[in-house]
Amino acid sequence: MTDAMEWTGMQIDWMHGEMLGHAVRTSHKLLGDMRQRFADHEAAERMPAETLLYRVRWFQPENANEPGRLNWGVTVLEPGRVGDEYFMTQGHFHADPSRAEFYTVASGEGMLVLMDRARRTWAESMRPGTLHAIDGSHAHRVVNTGDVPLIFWACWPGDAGYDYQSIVEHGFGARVRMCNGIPQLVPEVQE
Ligand code: S6P
Ligand code: ZN
Repeated sequence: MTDAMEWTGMQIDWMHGEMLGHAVRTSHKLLGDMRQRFADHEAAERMPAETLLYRVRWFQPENANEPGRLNWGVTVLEPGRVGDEYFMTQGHFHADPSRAEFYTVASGEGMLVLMDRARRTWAESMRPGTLHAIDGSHAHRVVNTGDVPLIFWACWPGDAGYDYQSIVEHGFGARVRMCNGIPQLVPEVQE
């Protein structure tokens, strides 16, 4: 190997959702962090707070919020349900609606739930090899409808920013629930 070909400091393992390198960051989301996001609060309270929902590893370059920079990450979303609702990510809008994102699936199966600012909500099926081009103005949440971890990779602009608060306050317009043993996107009842 010549000097020009030396390892740049990061390495990924697609199928295990692993990223190695000194610049890689990690976060974990436990059920106790987001019980209120699930429809069945009582079912959520009965489950241990330390139940792991998902783990994210990502690489964020220096000066990530300068226009033109890209982040790269992976999420490992565990299988399971809270009542009839499958384990899911929090979901968010990008603070800057001009900033799009790609997701692609390495293993597992699930649904990508998308919502516009008018609360119209729809879903795309996720399975190994599917590529999802997420419009910067659409909220996005991933749901694991399978029996094994759902591992998906993501690339998004470093200056996209996050709007989690809209989801905390209003949720998505539909939830993915098990109905007669099958995952279904079920519209929320309007109050
Ligand atoms: C970031 C990208 C993903 C999510 C991750 C966890 O733009 O969409 O890396 O951060 O899948 O989801 P959430 O909704 O908890 O950030
Ligand atoms: Zn995003």
